[in-house]
Amino acid sequence: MALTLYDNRFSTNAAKVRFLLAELGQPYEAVHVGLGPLSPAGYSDVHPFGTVPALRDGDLLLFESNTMLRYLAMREGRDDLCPAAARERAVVDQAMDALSLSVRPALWGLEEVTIYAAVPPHLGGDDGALGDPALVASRAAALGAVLDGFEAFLAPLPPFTIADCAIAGRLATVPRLPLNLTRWPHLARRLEAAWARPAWAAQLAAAPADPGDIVPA
Ligand SMILES: N[C@@H](CCC(=O)N[C@@H](CS)C(=O)NCC(=O)O)C(=O)O
Repeated sequence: MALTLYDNRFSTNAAKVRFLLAELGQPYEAVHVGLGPLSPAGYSDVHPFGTVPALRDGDLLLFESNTMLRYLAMREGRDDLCPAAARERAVVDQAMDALSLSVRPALWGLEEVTIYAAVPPHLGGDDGALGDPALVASRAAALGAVLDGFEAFLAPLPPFTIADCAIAGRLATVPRLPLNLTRWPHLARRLEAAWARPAWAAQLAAAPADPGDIVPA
């Protein structure tokens, strides 16, 4: 059955799903959706929060990127990517949960005062903070403290799973941020390995064209 991904090339949450779709060699239709106030009229009929991504598989609609990763891997019977055994699965889920619940807020805190600082507040940015070095330093320190802890979540992970799709996708902005990854060896190794995979380049190429959106997230 055909899959549809409601997608935006600036969306790091969509990149997580594109990465896995490319790993699986799974064909799908990509539908570009503007972010936030740029989303098209009627998109709330697809996604109850109006955010990106959403995934349609026949009459099944999914709204959370981590759920999409689990679903797509399980749909293809890929226990190597989404382990069936409870203990192995727990470490994968734990890393994905920590990424969304702890890393993402701290990461956004730094993104919004650096790479997205020129985006106006009504579109999700914080242009008032542009160029405030003390704020950037404190947000970088806050993210650094979270990443110090995140290392322990990464240590027990298998070589490549859906957790890596999530981590590589959501942290795709890291090379543009004032962070030195050498402080987090597990994270640096995983990101380097994930971003070197052919499926990572394939997902970048598969991102839908952007007819003028300016809001990354
Ligand atoms: N928990 C959701 C978060 C989705 C999300 O926040 N998406 C961003 C793009 S990465 C978005 O649509 N932002 C626009 C908005 O919040 O209106 C997921 O993981 O799928």
